[in-house]
Amino acid sequence: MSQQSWEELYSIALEWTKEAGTYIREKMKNTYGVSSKANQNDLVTDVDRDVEELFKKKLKECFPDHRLMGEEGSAELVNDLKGVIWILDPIDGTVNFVHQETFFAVSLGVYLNGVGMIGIVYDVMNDEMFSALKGQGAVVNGTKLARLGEVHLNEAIISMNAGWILKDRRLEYFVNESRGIRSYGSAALEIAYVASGRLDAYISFALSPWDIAGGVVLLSEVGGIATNYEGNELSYLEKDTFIAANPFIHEEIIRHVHHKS
Ligand code: 2AM
Ligand code: CA
Ligand code: CA
Ligand code: CA
Repeated sequence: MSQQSWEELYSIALEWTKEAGTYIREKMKNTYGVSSKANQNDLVTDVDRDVEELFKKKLKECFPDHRLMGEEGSAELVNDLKGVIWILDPIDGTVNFVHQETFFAVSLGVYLNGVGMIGIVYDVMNDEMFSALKGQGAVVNGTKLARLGEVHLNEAIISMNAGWILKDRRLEYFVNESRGIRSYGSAALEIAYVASGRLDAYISFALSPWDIAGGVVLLSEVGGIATNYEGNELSYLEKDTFIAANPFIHEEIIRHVHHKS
Protein backbone atom coordinates (compact mmCIF):
# COMPACT_ATOMS: atom_id res chain seq x y z
CA MET A 1 0.00 0.00 0.00
CA SER A 2 1.29 3.48 -0.84
CA GLN A 3 1.69 6.24 1.76
CA GLN A 4 -1.31 7.98 0.19
CA SER A 5 -3.56 5.05 0.87
CA TRP A 6 -2.25 4.74 4.44
CA GLU A 7 -3.40 8.30 4.92
CA GLU A 8 -6.81 7.32 3.61
CA LEU A 9 -6.87 4.28 5.87
CA TYR A 10 -5.90 6.51 8.81
CA SER A 11 -8.85 8.83 8.25
CA ILE A 12 -11.21 5.88 7.83
CA ALA A 13 -9.93 4.30 11.06
CA LEU A 14 -10.46 7.61 12.88
CA GLU A 15 -13.96 7.91 11.48
CA TRP A 16 -14.94 4.37 12.53
CA THR A 17 -13.47 4.92 15.99
CA LYS A 18 -15.52 8.10 16.44
CA GLU A 19 -18.58 6.21 15.29
CA ALA A 20 -17.84 3.50 17.86
CA GLY A 21 -17.56 6.21 20.54
CA THR A 22 -20.93 7.68 19.60
CA TYR A 23 -22.45 4.21 19.72
CA ILE A 24 -20.98 3.55 23.17
CA ARG A 25 -22.21 6.87 24.61
CA GLU A 26 -25.68 6.14 23.24
CA LYS A 27 -25.77 2.61 24.70
CA MET A 28 -24.77 3.95 28.13
CA LYS A 29 -28.13 5.72 28.38
CA ASN A 30 -29.83 2.31 28.55
CA THR A 31 -29.13 -0.92 30.39
CA TYR A 32 -26.83 -3.48 28.84
CA GLY A 33 -25.72 -7.00 29.78
CA VAL A 34 -22.58 -7.44 31.89
CA SER A 35 -20.83 -10.76 32.52
CA SER A 36 -17.50 -11.81 33.91
CA LYS A 37 -14.93 -13.81 31.98
CA ALA A 38 -11.90 -15.41 33.68
CA ASN A 39 -12.39 -13.70 37.06
CA GLN A 40 -14.27 -10.95 38.92
CA ASN A 41 -12.05 -8.16 37.48
CA ASP A 42 -12.43 -9.38 33.95
CA LEU A 43 -15.75 -8.04 32.66
CA VAL A 44 -17.35 -7.97 29.25
CA THR A 45 -20.58 -6.25 28.22
CA ASP A 46 -22.85 -6.37 25.22
CA VAL A 47 -21.36 -3.02 24.24
CA ASP A 48 -17.81 -4.47 23.98
CA ARG A 49 -19.14 -7.20 21.69
CA ASP A 50 -21.23 -4.79 19.60
CA VAL A 51 -18.28 -2.48 18.96
CA GLU A 52 -16.10 -5.38 17.86
CA GLU A 53 -18.93 -6.53 15.59
CA LEU A 54 -19.18 -3.03 14.11
CA PHE A 55 -15.50 -3.08 13.09
CA LYS A 56 -15.79 -6.67 11.85
CA LYS A 57 -18.69 -5.78 9.56
CA LYS A 58 -17.03 -2.65 8.20
CA LEU A 59 -13.77 -4.47 7.50
CA LYS A 60 -15.52 -7.28 5.71
CA GLU A 61 -17.32 -4.73 3.57
CA CYS A 62 -14.48 -2.29 2.84
CA PHE A 63 -11.23 -4.25 3.26
CA PRO A 64 -12.00 -7.96 2.98
CA ASP A 65 -8.29 -8.86 2.84
CA HIS A 66 -7.53 -7.12 6.16
CA ARG A 67 -7.83 -9.23 9.31
CA LEU A 68 -9.28 -8.28 12.70
CA MET A 69 -7.63 -9.27 15.97
CA GLY A 70 -10.17 -8.15 18.56
CA GLU A 71 -10.39 -9.04 22.25
CA GLU A 72 -13.96 -10.29 22.12
CA GLY A 73 -13.68 -13.27 19.81
CA SER A 74 -12.03 -12.28 16.58
CA ALA A 75 -8.48 -12.76 17.88
CA GLU A 76 -8.79 -16.53 17.91
CA LEU A 77 -8.36 -16.80 14.16
CA VAL A 78 -5.16 -14.73 14.01
CA ASN A 79 -1.96 -16.74 14.54
CA ASP A 80 0.52 -14.68 12.54
CA LEU A 81 1.11 -11.03 11.68
CA LYS A 82 1.20 -11.24 7.89
CA GLY A 83 -0.54 -8.54 5.88
CA VAL A 84 -2.77 -5.87 7.38
CA ILE A 85 -4.22 -6.59 10.81
CA TRP A 86 -6.52 -4.34 12.79
CA ILE A 87 -5.75 -4.99 16.44
CA LEU A 88 -8.78 -3.81 18.40
CA ASP A 89 -9.83 -3.51 21.98
CA PRO A 90 -13.45 -2.37 21.62
CA ILE A 91 -13.49 -1.11 25.22
CA ASP A 92 -10.24 -0.94 27.17
CA GLY A 93 -11.07 -0.40 30.83
CA THR A 94 -14.36 -2.27 30.96
CA VAL A 95 -14.37 -2.17 34.77
CA ASN A 96 -14.24 1.64 34.56
CA PHE A 97 -16.91 1.61 31.84
CA VAL A 98 -19.28 -0.42 34.04
CA HIS A 99 -18.55 1.11 37.45
CA GLN A 100 -17.38 4.65 36.79
CA GLU A 101 -18.89 5.39 33.40
CA THR A 102 -15.72 7.19 32.43
CA PHE A 103 -12.03 6.58 31.75
CA PHE A 104 -12.20 3.85 29.19
CA ALA A 105 -11.06 3.86 25.58
CA VAL A 106 -11.45 2.34 22.17
CA SER A 107 -7.96 1.13 21.29
CA LEU A 108 -6.94 0.38 17.73
CA GLY A 109 -3.64 -0.39 16.05
CA VAL A 110 -3.39 -1.13 12.33
CA TYR A 111 -0.30 -3.21 11.64
CA LEU A 112 1.39 -4.15 8.37
CA ASN A 113 3.47 -7.34 8.60
CA GLY A 114 3.88 -6.74 12.34
CA VAL A 115 4.81 -3.06 12.03
CA GLY A 116 2.50 -0.50 13.66
CA MET A 117 1.28 1.95 10.99
CA ILE A 118 -1.75 3.53 12.68
CA GLY A 119 -2.36 3.99 16.40
CA ILE A 120 -5.60 5.27 17.89
CA VAL A 121 -6.68 5.56 21.52
CA TYR A 122 -10.02 7.27 21.99
CA ASP A 123 -11.11 8.43 25.44
CA VAL A 124 -14.83 8.17 24.75
CA MET A 125 -16.24 10.24 27.63
CA ASN A 126 -13.64 13.02 27.49
CA ASP A 127 -13.83 13.01 23.69
CA GLU A 128 -10.06 12.97 23.54
CA MET A 129 -8.67 11.29 20.43
CA PHE A 130 -5.01 10.30 20.53
CA SER A 131 -3.78 9.18 17.13
CA ALA A 132 -0.73 8.64 14.98
CA LEU A 133 0.26 7.58 11.50
CA LYS A 134 3.75 6.11 11.40
CA GLY A 135 6.33 8.73 10.47
CA GLN A 136 4.00 11.71 10.86
CA GLY A 137 4.02 12.27 14.62
CA ALA A 138 1.20 11.82 17.09
CA VAL A 139 -1.68 14.17 17.84
CA VAL A 140 -4.39 14.61 20.43
CA ASN A 141 -7.57 16.13 18.96
CA GLY A 142 -5.47 17.51 16.13
CA THR A 143 -2.76 19.09 18.32
CA LYS A 144 0.70 17.65 17.79
CA LEU A 145 2.28 15.87 20.76
CA ALA A 146 5.83 17.01 21.59
CA ARG A 147 8.76 14.59 21.56
CA LEU A 148 9.38 13.36 25.10
CA GLY A 149 11.96 15.41 26.99
CA GLU A 150 14.48 14.45 29.63
CA VAL A 151 13.11 13.25 32.95
CA HIS A 152 14.66 11.61 36.04
CA LEU A 153 13.04 8.93 38.11
CA ASN A 154 12.71 11.18 41.16
CA GLU A 155 10.51 13.54 39.15
CA ALA A 156 8.63 10.85 37.23
CA ILE A 157 4.94 9.96 37.58
CA ILE A 158 4.55 6.23 37.06
CA SER A 159 1.36 4.31 36.52
CA MET A 160 0.92 0.73 37.73
CA ASN A 161 -1.77 -1.24 39.39
CA ALA A 162 -1.68 -2.06 43.13
CA GLY A 163 -2.13 -5.76 42.48
CA TRP A 164 1.09 -5.97 40.50
CA ILE A 165 3.03 -4.29 43.32
CA LEU A 166 1.78 -6.90 45.80
CA LYS A 167 2.62 -9.68 43.39
CA ASP A 168 6.08 -8.46 42.45
CA ARG A 169 7.92 -6.65 45.22
CA ARG A 170 10.58 -5.37 42.79
CA LEU A 171 8.01 -2.74 41.82
CA GLU A 172 8.24 -1.17 45.29
CA TYR A 173 11.41 0.52 44.07
CA PHE A 174 9.29 2.82 41.91
CA VAL A 175 6.91 3.59 44.78
CA ASN A 176 9.91 4.78 46.80
CA GLU A 177 11.93 6.49 44.08
CA SER A 178 9.37 8.20 41.83
CA ARG A 179 7.50 11.44 42.39
CA GLY A 180 4.17 9.61 42.41
CA ILE A 181 2.29 6.44 41.48
CA ARG A 182 -1.05 6.46 39.69
CA SER A 183 -3.42 3.78 38.46
CA TYR A 184 -6.16 4.52 35.95
CA GLY A 185 -7.42 1.07 34.90
CA SER A 186 -7.14 1.47 31.12
CA ALA A 187 -3.83 0.29 29.71
CA ALA A 188 -4.46 1.97 26.35
CA LEU A 189 -5.11 5.36 27.94
CA GLU A 190 -2.16 4.99 30.26
CA ILE A 191 0.14 4.39 27.26
CA ALA A 192 -1.43 7.41 25.52
CA TYR A 193 -0.69 9.42 28.68
CA VAL A 194 2.96 8.38 28.56
CA ALA A 195 3.00 9.49 24.91
CA SER A 196 1.56 12.86 25.86
CA GLY A 197 3.92 13.36 28.82
CA ARG A 198 1.16 13.25 31.46
CA LEU A 199 2.78 10.08 32.77
CA ASP A 200 6.46 9.16 32.45
CA ALA A 201 5.99 5.39 32.52
CA TYR A 202 3.37 2.69 32.66
CA ILE A 203 4.21 -0.80 33.91
CA SER A 204 2.04 -3.92 33.73
CA PHE A 205 2.64 -7.55 34.49
CA ALA A 206 0.31 -8.97 31.82
CA LEU A 207 -1.15 -7.31 28.76
CA SER A 208 -2.57 -8.63 25.51
CA PRO A 209 -1.83 -7.31 22.00
CA TRP A 210 -5.11 -5.33 21.83
CA ASP A 211 -4.31 -3.47 25.08
CA ILE A 212 -1.09 -2.06 23.63
CA ALA A 213 -1.26 -2.06 19.81
CA GLY A 214 -2.71 1.44 19.46
CA GLY A 215 -0.73 3.09 22.24
CA VAL A 216 2.63 1.76 21.13
CA VAL A 217 2.34 3.49 17.75
CA LEU A 218 1.58 6.81 19.48
CA LEU A 219 4.46 6.31 21.84
CA SER A 220 7.08 5.56 19.22
CA GLU A 221 6.08 8.69 17.27
CA VAL A 222 7.14 10.87 20.24
CA GLY A 223 10.33 8.94 20.98
CA GLY A 224 8.96 6.81 23.82
CA ILE A 225 9.98 3.19 24.30
CA ALA A 226 7.78 0.13 24.79
CA THR A 227 9.18 -3.33 25.57
CA ASN A 228 8.50 -6.25 27.86
CA TYR A 229 10.22 -6.51 31.29
CA GLU A 230 13.31 -8.03 29.67
CA GLY A 231 13.66 -5.04 27.39
CA ASN A 232 12.75 -7.18 24.38
CA GLU A 233 10.50 -6.31 21.49
CA LEU A 234 6.76 -6.91 21.96
CA SER A 235 5.22 -9.87 20.21
CA TYR A 236 1.58 -8.92 19.38
CA LEU A 237 0.67 -12.60 19.33
CA GLU A 238 0.56 -13.36 23.05
CA LYS A 239 0.24 -11.87 26.52
CA ASP A 240 3.44 -10.45 27.98
CA THR A 241 4.84 -8.12 30.60
CA PHE A 242 4.87 -4.49 29.49
CA ILE A 243 6.69 -1.23 30.03
CA ALA A 244 5.96 2.03 28.21
CA ALA A 245 8.33 4.78 29.20
CA ASN A 246 9.98 8.08 28.53
CA PRO A 247 13.29 7.16 26.81
CA PHE A 248 15.34 8.72 29.63
CA ILE A 249 14.05 6.30 32.29
CA HIS A 250 13.24 3.17 30.30
CA GLU A 251 16.61 1.53 30.92
CA GLU A 252 16.53 2.22 34.65
CA ILE A 253 13.05 0.69 34.84
CA ILE A 254 14.22 -2.46 33.03
CA ARG A 255 17.17 -2.77 35.45
CA HIS A 256 14.81 -2.76 38.41
CA VAL A 257 12.08 -5.06 37.11
CA HIS A 258 14.44 -7.53 35.50
CA HIS A 259 16.96 -8.31 38.24
CA LYS A 260 16.21 -11.44 40.30
CA SER A 261 14.24 -10.66 43.46
P1 2AM B 1 -9.85 -4.57 29.61
O1 2AM B 1 -10.62 -3.56 30.35
O2 2AM B 1 -10.00 -4.48 28.13
O3 2AM B 1 -10.07 -5.99 30.08
C1 2AM B 1 -6.78 -2.90 33.82
O4 2AM B 1 -5.75 -2.70 34.73
C2 2AM B 1 -6.20 -2.91 32.44
O5 2AM B 1 -5.63 -4.20 32.16
C3 2AM B 1 -7.25 -2.71 31.38
O6 2AM B 1 -6.61 -2.10 30.29
C4 2AM B 1 -7.69 -4.12 31.07
O7 2AM B 1 -8.28 -4.26 29.80
C5 2AM B 1 -6.35 -4.80 31.10
N1 2AM B 1 -6.42 -6.24 31.27
C6 2AM B 1 -5.84 -7.12 30.46
N2 2AM B 1 -6.04 -8.37 30.86
C7 2AM B 1 -6.80 -8.30 31.97
C8 2AM B 1 -7.36 -9.26 32.86
N3 2AM B 1 -7.19 -10.57 32.71
N4 2AM B 1 -8.10 -8.81 33.89
C9 2AM B 1 -8.27 -7.49 34.07
N5 2AM B 1 -7.76 -6.54 33.27
C10 2AM B 1 -7.04 -6.93 32.23
CA1 CA C 1 -11.04 -7.71 29.02
CA1 CA D 1 -7.89 -4.17 27.32
CA1 CA E 1 -11.46 -4.83 26.43
